[in-house]
Amino acid sequence: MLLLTAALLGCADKGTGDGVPLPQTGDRDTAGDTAGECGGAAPEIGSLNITNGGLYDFSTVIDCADTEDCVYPAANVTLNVTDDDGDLHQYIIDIWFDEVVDGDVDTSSGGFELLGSKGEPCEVSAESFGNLLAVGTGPLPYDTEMEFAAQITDADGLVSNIAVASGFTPKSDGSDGGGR
Ligand SMILES: [Ca+2]
Ligand SMILES: [Ca+2]
Repeated sequence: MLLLTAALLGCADKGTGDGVPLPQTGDRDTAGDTAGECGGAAPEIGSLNITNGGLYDFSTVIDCADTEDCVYPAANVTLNVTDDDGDLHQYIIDIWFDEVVDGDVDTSSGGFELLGSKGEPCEVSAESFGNLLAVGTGPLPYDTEMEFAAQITDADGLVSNIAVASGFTPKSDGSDGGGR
């Protein structure tokens, strides 16, 4: 089992389960019985960016009982998303990755799954979602060019396109990887 370590950035009103892997279930309608209340449009990822998230304290995400601290470098995977019906107020983000930059990432298994919420129902139609993934503990190595794929599911359970982008993970001291 992969150690999944991730945190959501910039969410003023976090939902329960932020950064915690969720069981893969069939029902991804996070709004429950309010299907289609905002209009029924699917979200769309306009761009995906991989940047250096710097050193980050993952103590709210990782079980650090046996370690001195939980500060690790982070890769920041940012999705810029639009959704015509505004129901990104509840969402699930899936992120997969590999180490071969060829424009293709296996999205059939593994990866990170993050649940969150923001804004008012039906009023979140354009949003940037930053996701900090721990580097050096778990599956992501230091200073390595990685390819990421991401998909977002809206409150109604509708899924976006899958966006793919690559970038270097940071070094162990949190500085930029890739010899920059
Ligand atoms: Ca929608
Ligand atoms: Ca690949």
